[in-house]
Amino acid sequence: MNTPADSSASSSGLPRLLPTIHGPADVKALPAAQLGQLAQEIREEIIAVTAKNGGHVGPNLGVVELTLAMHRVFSTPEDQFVFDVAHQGYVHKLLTGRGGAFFQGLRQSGGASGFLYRAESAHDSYGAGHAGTALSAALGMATARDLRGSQEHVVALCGDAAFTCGITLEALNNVVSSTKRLIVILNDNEWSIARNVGALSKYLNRLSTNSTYNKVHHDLEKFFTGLPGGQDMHRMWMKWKRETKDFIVESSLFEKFGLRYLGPIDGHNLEELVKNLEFAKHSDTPVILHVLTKKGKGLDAAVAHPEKFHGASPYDPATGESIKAPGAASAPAWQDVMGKALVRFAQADARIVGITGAMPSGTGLSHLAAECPKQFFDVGIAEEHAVLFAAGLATKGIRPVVAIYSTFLQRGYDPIIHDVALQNLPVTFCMDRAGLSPNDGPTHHGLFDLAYLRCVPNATIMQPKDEDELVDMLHTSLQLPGPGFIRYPRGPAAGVPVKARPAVLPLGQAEVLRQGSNIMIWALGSMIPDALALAARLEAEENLSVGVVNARFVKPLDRTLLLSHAACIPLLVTLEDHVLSGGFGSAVLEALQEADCPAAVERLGWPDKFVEHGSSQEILRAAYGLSADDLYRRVLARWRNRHTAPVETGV
Ligand SMILES: Cc1ncc(C[n+]2csc(CCOP(=O)(O)OP(=O)(O)O)c2C)c(N)n1
Repeated sequence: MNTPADSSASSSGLPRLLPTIHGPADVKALPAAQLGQLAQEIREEIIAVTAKNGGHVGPNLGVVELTLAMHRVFSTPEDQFVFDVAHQGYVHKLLTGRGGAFFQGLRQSGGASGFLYRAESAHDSYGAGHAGTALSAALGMATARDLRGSQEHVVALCGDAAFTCGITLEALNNVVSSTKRLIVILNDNEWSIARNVGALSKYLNRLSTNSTYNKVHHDLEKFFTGLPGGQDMHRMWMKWKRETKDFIVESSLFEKFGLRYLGPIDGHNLEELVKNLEFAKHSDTPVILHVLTKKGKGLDAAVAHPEKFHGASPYDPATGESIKAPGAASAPAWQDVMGKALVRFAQADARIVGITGAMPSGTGLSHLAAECPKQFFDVGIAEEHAVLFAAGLATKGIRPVVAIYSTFLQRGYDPIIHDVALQNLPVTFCMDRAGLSPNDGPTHHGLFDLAYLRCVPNATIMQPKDEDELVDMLHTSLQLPGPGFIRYPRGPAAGVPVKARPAVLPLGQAEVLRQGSNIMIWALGSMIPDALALAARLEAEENLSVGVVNARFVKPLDRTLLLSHAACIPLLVTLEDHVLSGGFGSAVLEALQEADCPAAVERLGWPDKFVEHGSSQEILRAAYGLSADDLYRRVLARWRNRHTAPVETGV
């Protein structure tokens, strides 16, 4: 079914419809009989583009008919769609004037973003990349509409896993007290990234398969809406049902929150979808449509492997096999090194457990799930709960390791301070994807964790230069009396062997990798190879003596070594894959200032801006003055002007 993205005939041999769709008006104008062909072409396009660029294959293939139906019934940009996570927005992009070369550049520099952004299109009424925000934001938009007295429809599209987020439930609790007009679509495919977890997902499963409940509700809904004044009668029936405590017919959970429940609806049946959306459009109470979809529909490999094809790297659509970029590193991914090391530690010490927020494979905890299932917890998309749960475990002598991407740990910030750090509880945080996440863009870059953690008392913060040091850091953190944070980037580790017995690292001790007398580069973790290359080039081309320090600890910082360098080396350089504001370089400046040490320091890192998505690290670094040549030029310029005051080096 994989047709070249720009071919003029569809796989059915008919002229392609997709190139004629320039906006929602074209979707509405299409005869209903042609919608099936359009759905097929959309699937072909998504498969062709994601096979080349990678992306969220399964979630988008699952919502083709649903998104088509939304655009048949509603009119964006006047009506507002709010997509939860917004990883399932490809179909919406294709229907709102973002097809062709722009879509074929998905997740690449200058091409469509993998998520939705208000800046990308007027049809994106709300941007996202993190889960669980849609219902609250949609409720805010609906309430604003009511306050302004306008009439547009607000539709929130939430996956079943969004309901594992506390925020979604907080929003649900507020719907009826905020508005009478809100349409919530629950896209239930039974999967988060891995299979969905928790009591609510079991409940949804029961709801969608309880035939007695569904039949009674369908029949009654049909009966009431067929009568004159049926809406009012239906409302009275719902109220009576709530007040009699479901004595005769059980209400769905959503009805208890005051929403009208419609469903379950076959999410691949366009006619049924359109009919139900039309009904919801005219409802005078908030409505939830429970839509059942198949994740990955249209690509056999994606249906067979929903977890792999949730967010896939480039693949062969015929076999589903991943395609490795030529020359790609063969070293293990950082998360797998961490996950396998954790298995070793957990097997040796039953107090050690791992916690993930719905990302067992992304964080490497799938290894622990397979080897030590009793010591593994997937709490769903519930980062705040994950941190609190770990805090509770730690009060009872358990040694929890919370593995969460740097960007998603932002959700767990209050309990990090209020629960873990304030009580000095020994919880280890493994912050994956710390640093740039190029194809994903600003919602996923892990560029803020040092800034938000450095200010937290009792925190120990580390970043390893290679996988052997990562295992040492995990081992070290598991011995700490309080919280330990380890950050490491996306992608392959350095490719060094991991020793059999890990070492406990001396706290706050950096490592000199290369001596130098003119310039000393203090580099953090993933930036060490860049620092070593920079030092070698400055030495070869400028005859400068340049050293490199592997900082290892951001907190506590190795002040003794730093002050000794500041005393005798004319220029210090800091290098980090993090924003400059509040990052590692800031820690160095603070330490020097506290010691009254007037050293020249050049800080190199990301500027005070949200960095867009891009094709690669290299392209984005070049765009922000951080390419290898830029680093060389900037350090050399500063060396030549080293007697002037330090300058802010962000672009
Ligand atoms: C706060 C947060 N945690 C974790 C993630 C990673 N994540 C992206 S999509 C997803 C699962 C979404 O599942 P669901 O909402 O059911 O949508 P589906 O992909 O099944 O359509 C997760 C866990 C995220 N985006 N945001």
